[in-house]
Amino acid sequence: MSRLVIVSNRVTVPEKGGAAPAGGLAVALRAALEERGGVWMGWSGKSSGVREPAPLDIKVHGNITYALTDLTKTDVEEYYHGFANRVLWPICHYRLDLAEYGRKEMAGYFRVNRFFAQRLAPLIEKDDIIWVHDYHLIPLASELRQMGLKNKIGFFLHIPWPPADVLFTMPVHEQIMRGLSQYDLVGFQTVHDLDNFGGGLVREGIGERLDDNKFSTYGRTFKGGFYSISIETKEFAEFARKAASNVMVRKARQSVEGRNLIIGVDRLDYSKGITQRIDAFERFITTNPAHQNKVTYLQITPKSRSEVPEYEQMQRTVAEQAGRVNGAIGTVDWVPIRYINRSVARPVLAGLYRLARIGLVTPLRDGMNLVAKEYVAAQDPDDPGVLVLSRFAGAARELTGALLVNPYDIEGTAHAIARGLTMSLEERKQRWEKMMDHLLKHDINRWCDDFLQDLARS
Ligand code: GDG
Repeated sequence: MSRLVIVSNRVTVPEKGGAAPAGGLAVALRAALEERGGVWMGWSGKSSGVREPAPLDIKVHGNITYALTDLTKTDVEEYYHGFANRVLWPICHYRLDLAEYGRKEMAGYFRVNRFFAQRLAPLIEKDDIIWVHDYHLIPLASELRQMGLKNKIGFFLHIPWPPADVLFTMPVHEQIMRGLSQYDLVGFQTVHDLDNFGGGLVREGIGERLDDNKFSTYGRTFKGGFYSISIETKEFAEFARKAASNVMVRKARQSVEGRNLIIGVDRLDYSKGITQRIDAFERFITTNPAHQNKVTYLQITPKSRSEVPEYEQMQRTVAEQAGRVNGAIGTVDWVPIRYINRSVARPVLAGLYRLARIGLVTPLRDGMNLVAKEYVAAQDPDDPGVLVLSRFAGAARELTGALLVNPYDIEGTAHAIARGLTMSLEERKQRWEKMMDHLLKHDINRWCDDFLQDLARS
């Protein structure tokens, strides 16, 4: 079997007692690589004033060899905070209003991709399969090809791919499309994203869509596909079962005794629809007074990308909003919203999912959303909770037993919360079993195998 070399922007080496990563890509890739082994190359998270020609920092951990590189402060500013998170992220989440184009940042993005290629190339052996992840590294294959690499190179996008009308507002869209054409396989989360990609290509006259999801453009033919990322379903279910006896989870259970728990878990990000969700919860309480004092909504929201102004602003907005709602609808013996603005340990998270009668997952736009899948896997089969899920999450295409909502429709989401809390055990079981069956068949290993098989065949 060929050696697998994974490349992603940020790589965190697991440390004993260290905080678990609160990000879907890190969680999923670690699970996939632990199973099959390989090399994982990326940014260490460290930055310095000047570029030091230090060798890659190599760390071996179980089956995985980590190869880490530092970046300069300017690199991080331009490539990561600048172009990746202030242009590509908002554009791919349909937020044209938040995209900030700057020539310096765009140049930094392409420069750092070249730097990644220069660092990666010496590691690569003839038969290695290279698998590049996410929007930070779209031009990487093109740089590697220019250096003469002939290996199979695949790309997987973890976030949505927007339609042409949105994508083509970005000044360098042509280079981005050209960058994708240099891969052998380009994978998206859903068929919808793949169609947006193909549709844009054809509509703008950049290329052709051939049979079997092949695309021909910029003098190359490559394959596209959709591969819905998932979780270690069986292991996570077992993990959650055991987590029920975790001390923190037991304390949480005691503290919500006699009340239903609703849980929301998201990185602090405007794409996750947290403010709309709090509005929906408030609406649910004010329109369903019988539930007053009978329900607790726990929102766990670790900080992310605080260096980007929109995220810093959002941190204040959510904290103020949760405080305002608690002030407006809380009582002397009831705090309706518990808002935690930091990461919680993974076993605690799993136990809390299992404790919650409703998993409230309402992003405005999401590539997939692993929280939705973790919530389902964590449920007690004899008394499962209800997943309330945004129709704009990639996961909505698979988790058809959820109560699907439009997160912009506050009343609709409030109504779904009420429906979830009063749903019969029989209906809850029926809905949950359908989703769990699906997740057991479509777990993280299936995702990884499907992608790598298609890449090998491409
Ligand atoms: C991107 C795409 C796609 C969250 N809070 C804590 C915590 N987490 C973990 C969750 C989950 C992960 O982080 C979040 O994954 P999501 O998929 O929900 O979202 P993104 O971070 O936006 O991920 C997304 C994903 O990539 C994979 O392709 O699904 O669409 O946006 O695993 O459990 N973990 C711990 N404490 C927390 O407080 N331990």
